[in-house]
Amino acid sequence: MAFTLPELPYDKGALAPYLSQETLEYHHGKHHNAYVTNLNALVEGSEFAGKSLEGIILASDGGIFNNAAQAWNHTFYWNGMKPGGGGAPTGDLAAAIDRDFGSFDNFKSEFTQAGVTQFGSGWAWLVLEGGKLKVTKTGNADLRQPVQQVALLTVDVWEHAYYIDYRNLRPKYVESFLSNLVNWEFVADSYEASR
Ligand code: MN3
Repeated sequence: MAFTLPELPYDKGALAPYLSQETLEYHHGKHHNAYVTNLNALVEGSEFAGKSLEGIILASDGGIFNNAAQAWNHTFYWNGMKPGGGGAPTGDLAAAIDRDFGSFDNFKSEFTQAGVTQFGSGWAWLVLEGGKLKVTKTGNADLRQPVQQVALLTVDVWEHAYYIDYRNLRPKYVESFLSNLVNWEFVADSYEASR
């Protein structure tokens, strides 16, 4: 069965002014949609036809991997944001961030640093590895590299994610993502499910 573009979990204008409706129209409606469309075309008639998205990511390389991973990464990115998001996590997740980063502020600077220093296109991540929270970054389509890492949060730092709203100011975009957009309930649910 062909993959379909998942609906956004909010209206396209709901993340404004931090991410504009125009950004979501292009990023979800054009970029994310193209990964799904390309993946369907590449998988049709191949050994990957009928496989799950996760199954394809783990077993493929080249164009099929790139499009499958980007389809997965974008859905995960959308789910990690919400209107009125940002602020700070609570409960067990907040305690784990304090334990593994020293403080929430330290986590924020480490995550921002990862997003800002990813050269070219890619992603910054909060992951859980061996019971410990870590910040990491990946290039292009790559996701949590070793499969032992469970993704909890990601920010897309490809230029198409922020150029309409922030032009070349990637640090401002990542700061805005953390301060105004992160859906910490989603992150906490992923954390609880993977402990
Ligand atoms: Mn993108």
